[in-house]
Amino acid sequence: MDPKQRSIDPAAQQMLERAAREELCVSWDRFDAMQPQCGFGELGICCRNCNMGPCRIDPFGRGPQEGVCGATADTIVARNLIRMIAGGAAAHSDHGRDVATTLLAAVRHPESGYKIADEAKLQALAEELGVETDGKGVEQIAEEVAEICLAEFGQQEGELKFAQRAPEARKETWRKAGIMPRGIDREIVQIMHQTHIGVDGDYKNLLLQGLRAALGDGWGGSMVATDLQDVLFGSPEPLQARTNLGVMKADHVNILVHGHEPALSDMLVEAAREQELIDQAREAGAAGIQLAGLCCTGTEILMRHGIPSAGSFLHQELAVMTAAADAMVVDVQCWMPGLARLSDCFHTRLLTTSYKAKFPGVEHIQFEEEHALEVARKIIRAGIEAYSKREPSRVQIPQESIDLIAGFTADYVHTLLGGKFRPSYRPLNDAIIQGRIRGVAGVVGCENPRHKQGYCHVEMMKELIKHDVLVLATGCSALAAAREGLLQPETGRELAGRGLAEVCEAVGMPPVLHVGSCVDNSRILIACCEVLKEGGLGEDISDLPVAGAAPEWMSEKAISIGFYVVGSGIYTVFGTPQPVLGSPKVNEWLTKEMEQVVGGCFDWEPDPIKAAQMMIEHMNKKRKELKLAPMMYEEEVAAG
Ligand code: NFS
Repeated sequence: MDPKQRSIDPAAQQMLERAAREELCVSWDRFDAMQPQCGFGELGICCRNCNMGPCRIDPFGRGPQEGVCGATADTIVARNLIRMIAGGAAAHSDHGRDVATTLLAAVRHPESGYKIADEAKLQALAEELGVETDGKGVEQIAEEVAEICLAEFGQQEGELKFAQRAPEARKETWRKAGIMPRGIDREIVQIMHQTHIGVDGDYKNLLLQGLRAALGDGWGGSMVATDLQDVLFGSPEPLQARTNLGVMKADHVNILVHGHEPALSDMLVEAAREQELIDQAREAGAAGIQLAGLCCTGTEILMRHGIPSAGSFLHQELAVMTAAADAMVVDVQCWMPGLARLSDCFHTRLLTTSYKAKFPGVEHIQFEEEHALEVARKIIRAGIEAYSKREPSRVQIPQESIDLIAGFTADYVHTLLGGKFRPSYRPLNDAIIQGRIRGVAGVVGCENPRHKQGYCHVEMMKELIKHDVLVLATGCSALAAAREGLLQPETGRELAGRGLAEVCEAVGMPPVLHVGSCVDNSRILIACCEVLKEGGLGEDISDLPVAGAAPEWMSEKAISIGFYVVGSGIYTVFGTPQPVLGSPKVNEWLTKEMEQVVGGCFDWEPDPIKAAQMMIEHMNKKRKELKLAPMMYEEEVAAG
């Protein structure tokens, strides 16, 4: 297939040409080979939950309409969907748990090399969580905070502490619907129980439990991950960095760090700067060590240390194909098993590091928090060794790389918009109230060979900012935006509507703000809370002119995120539908009826422009309900 049909990124296109030329197989090829994909799976009507099956429902009504146990399409679809939520929520939450244990390791094992980078955030968190801080040292406070956070996972009754950050009206909604999360793990386990053969057959009841577990992710696991990462590795502040495959250097040892958890990647940043290792790289004939990230773990070090990002999810195989990736180290989530075979075609040393994520034949260096720095050094040395096996004649690094600004957080918005002397959300609220900014959209999530890489993200964002919608982006979506220059104040502003451009110009920010990795979608929830606290835009998140989108989603995490965002009252559009179309009732509930329960619902729309217009429509409706002023320059937009 024409590489231009597979990605909008010229760097990716070059590597895809190489793949075709050298007959190397990448995810796009495997996707094509998989066609036509299983229609039962797509509709969500295949059940493998017991050994009387597998069962499948005939979507045309000519064959079986019930599984062997009597489960209907509604039951099967709802069960399958919430099991996906369980998978996604578990991934985010286990990540959060790991950060909490890393914080414990940091204070209990000084030899680990970790330090507490943001004491002010730790103090604030301690106060919020009711930790007595008088007369205690930082280590002791950190230990107690980490323990309280860990207890959120195993809590059996009551309400999550972090969920208390939600506005009162929101919490009442959750209590009334019976979806206030009790403990992060408990809600995930309950999904697994509830979807077991012969337990719950009520699709609405199943979907409510899906919401509850997802809320435990967004207002629990992910939020713990974000907050404790800030404490441990530092709260991001806007900084300039670069992204795309061109950040790799032909004359350097290139170490690519891929996955999600900053515990290892942050330590690699430190190790890569050690003179001894740099000297070793030079002895091996390289000019130095170039560390670059992929996916979310890359984003974590990009926004905290300005380490360049080689790319997003679909770039991982392409990075190996430059023949200049000496080591690719992965922790957990979103690394493709296909990397194993591909890296065998090159000199790349693929290294797994988590006891949770291994692959037959792939070299494993076990990461242990207590010896984090030592492990990081070992990985860098592996990269240096591999460098000497590199075949320079095969090296082909695309030139493309681009500047971006990253590192906006909910906390930082106070400073950004309010200035040094008056940190506040007031200017943002005022801009929305006066009709300079129409609303705020979170455009997040993955890439998927089902779509032309980056196309839906970028077109959606352009349409939104053109209509004065401030866009917050995370994860792979933010990297797609970066590759198009949308994270640069000047380029972005040219594409923004007049009202939004004026605000961006006044504060020197791009119209698309990079707010972090996927667990940092929790920052978007907090930003919504701050806007409400500032006043003038309603009482609940569902009152706000905001919307969410995951235009190229693929992972179970994306479904969990979608559910906690909608569960928080935010209308959200997914590109391709979730696998629910096999049950018209489940579909109806998700896309309409759910709004009565939580004040938000889903829509599915593959066309990014249409999807953006649906989000804009929604914001207009909310603006009207809030009786806000008409948009300041509406006629200009209408005139195009
Ligand atoms: Ni999010 Fe980050 Fe990317 Fe999708 Fe994967 S990297 S956690 S799941 S693919 S956005």
